[in-house]
Amino acid sequence: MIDSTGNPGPTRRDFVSSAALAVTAAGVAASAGFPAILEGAAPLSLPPLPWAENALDPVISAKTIGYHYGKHHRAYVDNVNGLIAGTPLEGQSLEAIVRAAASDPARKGLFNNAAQAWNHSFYWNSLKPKGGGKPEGSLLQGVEAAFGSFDGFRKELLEAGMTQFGSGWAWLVAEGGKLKVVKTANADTPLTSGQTPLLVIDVWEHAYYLDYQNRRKDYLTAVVDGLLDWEFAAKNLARK
Ligand code: MN3
Repeated sequence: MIDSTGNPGPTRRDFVSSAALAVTAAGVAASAGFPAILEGAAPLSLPPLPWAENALDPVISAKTIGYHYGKHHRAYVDNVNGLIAGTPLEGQSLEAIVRAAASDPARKGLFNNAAQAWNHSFYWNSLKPKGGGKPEGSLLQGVEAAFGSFDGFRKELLEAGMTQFGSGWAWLVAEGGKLKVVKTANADTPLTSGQTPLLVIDVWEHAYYLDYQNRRKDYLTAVVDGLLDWEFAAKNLARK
């Protein structure tokens, strides 16, 4: 959904003003094993980017990061804080909120905003300047076991990103001791499917349209070859 300001995600019905919500440095208690940056306490805070806004240029421009992080991601966090205020979910970690909302059809609006907030934190951490290339050690072995070769993995990830119709995400996950490439629509996340996310690429148009217009494959290829942070993936695999 795109509103008149170009912001996707929250519908007018879901929108809650964040003006009264002070965003503070969260007192963080890591709960389920993901980095502290993905956790939080009430009110949830917009986690800082792991690099400067222009650090991914020219693959992703500072202008794209400025809108994507500063407007889109911030709106999801603000909306979650508005939606959980005064409910038992206030003070829970973002991951716990995602899981709770996923199991309750009446909380679809909260799920969409919370999962988008979580997915975006995971996305920023999946990228780094001068990333890409191949993983090392047991992660490379896992990739080769699952996909035949690193090139086989690369092809499958690009295909997942290209064939996700409309908005969504392309992921590398671990499930049952095996690595898999999966794609999810809109805000959906492997967190609620019993899978351990290792890396993700945002394929919503807002992730690439300013830099690549409709050329999603060019964006995907540039991200896979130049930005993926395999050290982040290895950390996620080790802590599952
Ligand atoms: Mn996005």
